[in-house]
Amino acid sequence: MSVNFAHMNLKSASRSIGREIIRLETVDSTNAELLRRASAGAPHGLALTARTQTAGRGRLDRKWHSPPKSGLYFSILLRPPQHVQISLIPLAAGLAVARAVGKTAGVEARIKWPNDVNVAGRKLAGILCEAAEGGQAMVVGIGVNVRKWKEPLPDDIAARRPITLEEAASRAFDAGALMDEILMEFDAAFSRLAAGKEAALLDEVRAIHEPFGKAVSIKSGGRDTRGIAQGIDDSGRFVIELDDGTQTALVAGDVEYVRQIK
Ligand code: BT5
Repeated sequence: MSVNFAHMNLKSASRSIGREIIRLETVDSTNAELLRRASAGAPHGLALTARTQTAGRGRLDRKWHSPPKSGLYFSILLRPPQHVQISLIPLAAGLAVARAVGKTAGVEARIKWPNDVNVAGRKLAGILCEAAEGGQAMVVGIGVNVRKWKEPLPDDIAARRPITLEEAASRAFDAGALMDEILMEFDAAFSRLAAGKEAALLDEVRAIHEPFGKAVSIKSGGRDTRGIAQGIDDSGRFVIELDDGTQTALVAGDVEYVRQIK
């Protein structure tokens, strides 16, 4: 059975995100549970975490491997003011995760558009943003690999060589402390979006993104587009230069760095 309790963290009294955190033992998906609570009227800034997810999800019906005592799995409910540029929220979340990882673990983490956080080119964290209430609300889900996996990973995930924080920093970490730090950083990033400071936020995202100027292949909507990564535009789209020298901007997709483009 799940243990369900909400608490108010005194340190967090002045911020709007993560003031209240619901902690569950187990859940299908923290995103799914928070979406359900959103439709029951849960407030902006509510966070929900679970020790394990039985149906943790990634984008496009993919799964997020969520065994107990390994990862940090949590979601945040946003009810953003109308002027907030929703397309920048996943990048703001990536920035928050990368910064929090730097602060708590001293590890250099990089954003990989649109929703990954990598260490040494390997996936440490994934972000899944899902809209609710006709776009009036959004759930931001964050999964971070914290401790070494006790059981072998499923083959398809192992083949991608994800990394844990413990492996990256060669020491143990408290997932709760990491979550507090991410919530604080995300609160700061979201406040900047709400204050119209998108340009400064985007500059910080670009500064810690995986390198631009390299050959990439982007799978998006069943199409594979190859080119040279140019950067992220002001709407949060990934810009690449195609073989013919023209540029194109993608709204969504899976980026892979490749050795050569032809
Ligand atoms: C993501 O999707 O990276 C978004 C993951 C979001 C997970 C959080 S956990 C809390 C919240 N509640 C949820 O139900 N979800 C969110 P995507 O880019 O589609 O990546 C998914 C792919 O990453 C899978 O198909 C696997 O190949 C790989 N993968 C699965 N689990 C992984 C893990 N723990 N670490 C690294 N890679 C993983």
